[in-house]
Amino acid sequence: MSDRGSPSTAQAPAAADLSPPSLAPPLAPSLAAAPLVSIVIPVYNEEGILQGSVLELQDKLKKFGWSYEILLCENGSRDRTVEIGKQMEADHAPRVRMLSIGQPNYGLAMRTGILEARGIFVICDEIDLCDTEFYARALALLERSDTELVVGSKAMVGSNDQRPVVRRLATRVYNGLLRAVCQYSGTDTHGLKAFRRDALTETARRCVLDRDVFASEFVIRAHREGKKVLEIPFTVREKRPPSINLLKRVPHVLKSVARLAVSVRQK
Ligand SMILES: Nc1nc2c(ncn2[C@@H]2O[C@H](COP(=O)(O)OP(=O)(O)O)[C@@H](O)[C@H]2O)c(=O)[nH]1
Ligand SMILES: [Mg+2]
Repeated sequence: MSDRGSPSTAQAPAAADLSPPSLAPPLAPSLAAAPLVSIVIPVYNEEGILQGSVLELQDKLKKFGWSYEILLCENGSRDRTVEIGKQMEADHAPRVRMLSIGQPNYGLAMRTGILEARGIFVICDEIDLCDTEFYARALALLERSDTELVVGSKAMVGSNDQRPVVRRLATRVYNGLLRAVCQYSGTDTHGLKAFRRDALTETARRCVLDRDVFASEFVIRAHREGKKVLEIPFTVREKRPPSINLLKRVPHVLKSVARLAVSVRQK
C-alpha cells in the first residue's frame, strides 16, 4: 500500500487544545477583505431544520470571534428550502450566502461551494451536524501545523458515531471498497472536512465525479497529490435521520467507485 494513500491520524486533542486558534497576523480578519473561514453546507429539502441550524451555528460561532461566511449550497429542493435560505441570506448577509444550483446533487453542491468560498480556511459541514467543536480542533491543526486538509473520521479510534448500526456498517463497507479499488487506507472520506483554501482549491477543481462520491474523490486525490492530510475522530450526532434511503444510494455509488478508481489515477 503506497504512502500516498495513508493519511496521518490523530487522537482527539486534550480539552486544553480545543480553544480556537489564535488569529495572529496575517490571519486576523481585520486585515483581510475575505473572511477567515468559509463554511460550506450542501442542503436539500431541509425546510425543517435549515433556519434553526443556521441560527444555532451563528450563535456557537460567536465565541470564536472569527470572521466567517456560511455558504448554503442547495440544489433541486422541492420544499421551502430555497425560500428559507434566501430569507436567511437577506437577513444575515454577508455572513450567510445562498447558492442554488439546479438538480439534486450533493457532490456538485459541495464542489461549487468550495470553488465559491473566499475564506482562508474552508470547512465542509452538513446541516444536520454543524459541529463547531470539530471546527475549533481542525483550525487549530491547520494554523499550528503544516497540515493542509483535516478529515473528520466517523470510524477511527476515538470517534463517536451515534448513527444506527446499519449506517455505521455501511461506512465501513464503503471504506473497505475504497481500500480495495483505490488503495486508500484512511478510515472515512465522508466526514466533516477543513482545509486551507489555497492548498486544496485546484484539487476540488480537478474532481470529475459528483453526487455521493465527490467527497471521496476529493480526499483520495488530495492524498495522491501529496497534500498533508490528517484524520481526526469526531462525534456524529445528527439532528434528524437522512432524507435519502441508504439502499437507494447503493447502485450509483457502486458504479461511481469504479470510475473513481480510474479518475484518481489521472491528473
Ligand atoms: N445540495 C444538496 N445537498 C444535499 C443533497 N443530499 C443531501 N444533501 C445535504 O447533505 C447533508 C448530509 O445529508 P444527509 O441526508 O444527512 O445524509 P448523510 O450524509 O448520509 O447523513 C445535509 O446537509 C443535506 O441537506 C443533494 O442532493 N443536494
Ligand atoms: Mg446526516
